[in-house]
Amino acid sequence: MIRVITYGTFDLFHEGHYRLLQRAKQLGDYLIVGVTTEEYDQTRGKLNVVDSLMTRIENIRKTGFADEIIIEESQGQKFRDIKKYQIDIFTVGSDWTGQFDYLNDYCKVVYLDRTKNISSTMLRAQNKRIQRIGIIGSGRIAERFIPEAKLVSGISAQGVFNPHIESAARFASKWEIDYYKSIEEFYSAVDAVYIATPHETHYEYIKSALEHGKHVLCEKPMVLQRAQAEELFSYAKERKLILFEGIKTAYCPGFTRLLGIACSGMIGNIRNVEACFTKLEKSDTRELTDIKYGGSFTELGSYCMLPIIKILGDNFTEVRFDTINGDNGLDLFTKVSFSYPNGLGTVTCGLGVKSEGRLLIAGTEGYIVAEAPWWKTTYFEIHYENPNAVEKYSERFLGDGLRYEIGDFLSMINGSNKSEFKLTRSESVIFADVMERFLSENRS
Ligand code: C2G
Repeated sequence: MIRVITYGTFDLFHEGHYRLLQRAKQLGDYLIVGVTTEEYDQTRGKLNVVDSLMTRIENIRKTGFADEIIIEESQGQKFRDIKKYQIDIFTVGSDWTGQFDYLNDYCKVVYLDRTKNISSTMLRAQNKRIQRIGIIGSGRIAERFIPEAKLVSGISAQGVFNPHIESAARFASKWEIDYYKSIEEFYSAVDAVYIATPHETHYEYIKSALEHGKHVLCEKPMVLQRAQAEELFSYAKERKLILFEGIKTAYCPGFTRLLGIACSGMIGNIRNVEACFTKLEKSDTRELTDIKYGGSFTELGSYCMLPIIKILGDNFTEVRFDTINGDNGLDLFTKVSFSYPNGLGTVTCGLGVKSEGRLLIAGTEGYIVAEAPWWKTTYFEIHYENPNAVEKYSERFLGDGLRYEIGDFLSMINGSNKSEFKLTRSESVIFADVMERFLSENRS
């Protein structure tokens, strides 16, 4: 008798899960299915799980494929289960290929092809709230999206579009998703899009996605002109669609907590916010060769403006740009100074100069400091006049952190406005406004 085991969350049970269990059962004679608990999903960073453990177990039971259903509660349990249940084959979908090879010492490991298409007919029939997300662009940023999206329940990465079809095809085959020859075909297969293309193409893609009735999550900087941001937000609102600027820092739990503390009055009235982010890039990258839209500020400025605008607001009276430009005119290092009636904000960013990445928020009674990588905040401190009175805060930040913004995007689509405060439309409009002023000064 061949004994097979598989594990999963099996939330919002769909045909991908069904087909996986069906083929798992065919691998042997006796199938054990491990279902993750809510607590385990939280520790492994799976977000937005909707169905209760009981519902998820019931859905698996109903398929008739499982001979036994067990609960998966912790990391390391798989190895113990394999011994305990005398397992011959461990199987899981091919989206996990390679990640369970360590179990090969104890049993055979089989990765079954993941189901590429979650069909709309099935979703409608089951009244499911799974958003099929399509990616526009297949470069470095898009690469990071799929493994993170996998950890947000209720999103299924469906396909990719890139006018360079070979690039889309390569990406699609790597991530086992579809690619499309035309954008119309792409739009008809998805419910929402993630835009990860060069900055200057965002506006047209966002507009066309909204015209096709799709929700949009767009990489930062969303657009480079104030009027474009205003137009797109009002168009999205009119069409009752979500348009979301993807500045991942805004959605990560540590940063949200830091802002909450900063705004609570614990350090008095805030008078100065300094945010520095530098990242050395090779001279042949898009960031340092795109003469019109490359450079440090367009690349990193969104992260640094975020805490300044969120804390000090949009009523700055003056904004000044100081740059060190390379031979091709692109800014290798930029400082942006915001003056407020009662405060100052300073952005420092660089692609060609390395500095200490730090976020410092100074108030009338103390200051908050978060060291690099503060844009993925996991730790920060509050200091007061008394040097011994330091308060320390730690917060979870899992993986690349994109999952938090994807999770919030999904919640907004599903009608929960809980996360809207994390990055408001008017804040995104201000970022576009400052980018526009910068480009008109720096590139003329
Ligand atoms: N699956 C699939 N096709 C899809 C979606 C999922 O074949 N379109 C497979 C997954 O590869 C997995 C199973 O269905 O084998 C359950 O998927 P999830 O509920 O997303 O669970 P997962 O997070 O993959 O957990 O310990 C848990 C395991 O590591 C897997």
